[in-house]
Amino acid sequence: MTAEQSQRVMRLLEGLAAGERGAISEALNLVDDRRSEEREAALRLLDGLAQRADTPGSSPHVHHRVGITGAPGAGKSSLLNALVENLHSEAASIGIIAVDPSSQRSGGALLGDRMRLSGGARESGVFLRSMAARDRLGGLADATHASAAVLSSVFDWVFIETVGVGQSECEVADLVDTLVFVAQPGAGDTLQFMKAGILELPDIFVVNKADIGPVAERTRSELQATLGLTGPGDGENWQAPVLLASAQDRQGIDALIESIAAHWDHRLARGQLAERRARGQVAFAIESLARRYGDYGLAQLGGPQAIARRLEAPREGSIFGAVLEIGQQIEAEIRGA
Ligand SMILES: Nc1nc2c(ncn2[C@@H]2O[C@H](COP(=O)(O)OP(=O)(O)OP(=O)(O)O)[C@@H](O)[C@H]2O)c(=O)[nH]1
Ligand SMILES: [Mg+2]
Repeated sequence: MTAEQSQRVMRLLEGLAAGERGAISEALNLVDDRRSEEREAALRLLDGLAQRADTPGSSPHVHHRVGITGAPGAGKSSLLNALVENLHSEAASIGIIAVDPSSQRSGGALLGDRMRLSGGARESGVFLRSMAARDRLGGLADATHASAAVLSSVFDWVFIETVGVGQSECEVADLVDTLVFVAQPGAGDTLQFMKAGILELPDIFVVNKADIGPVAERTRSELQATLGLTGPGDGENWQAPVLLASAQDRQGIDALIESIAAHWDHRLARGQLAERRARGQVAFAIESLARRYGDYGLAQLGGPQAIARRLEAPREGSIFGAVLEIGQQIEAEIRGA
């Protein structure tokens, strides 16, 4: 890394510590930069953030990461808007990553207005980043993970909105502490879940658009019945609730927030948060290394499983430092071959 890049990393670390909007944007650009000369700087920045003690936040949910997933048009952005309004009125700060926001109106625009509030990000309290999944050769989870790490260094809550179909859902489940699935009334989502075997992933289900009538309540019962088939909770395991809400009428929003908070408390009390995060970090690291070095590169160190075992072992320093180190070893092997 050049002296100039080192200085840039230091400057960004300071800017993030101060919650400066410009520093947040620049840091997000840096960690999403695919050029190899920027890569080391990005990993050093993330490593620096990971080593920093938690920034005290205004809410007890410091750095709580929540995924909001569901079919296109289910109302993810609308619900997120409602959640953000309620949380923000309690003075919590919120960072949002919207992956592939297709709905301009409810997605970017509403939250975008807040972003133009004066003052730093921490004062205005809400920051939205959109990311396009199109035209990416894989690597979305990797970029999302890095962006979440940046936002987590500043905000109490980090939300990640992503369209939930199959694979992307598995990815987002790895990235967050709590996964919320937004269901569309009567959309037959339940059956699709069963088929795809992803019913186990969400921690909370919410049937949105309750205002449209009995079909929402029916979908809720249907979903509840289907979930019942996966076995009752034993008190120790979290039992995913099925909530009913209307983003439009602002109904059920506080109950959703309470449920998200209860899930965090449940995990925290059982020491499961760190475990889940660690799993997500290994997934991030492997994806990041695979994208850069390919199968051949990973094979230099015994393949993805061997690298995963190495990453799962206790280590000093952050996962980002480990990725940097393993990358350098792969490069050395390739040069030596
Ligand atoms: N009736 C009703 N309509 C809603 C509600 N929430 C959202 N909608 C409408 O549903 C449509 C989709 O809402 P979005 O919030 O953009 O849904 P989304 O899941 O974010 O959509 P994508 O990001 O495109 O996948 C919009 O026309 C909203 O106005 C609700 O509670 N009730
Ligand atoms: Mg949306």
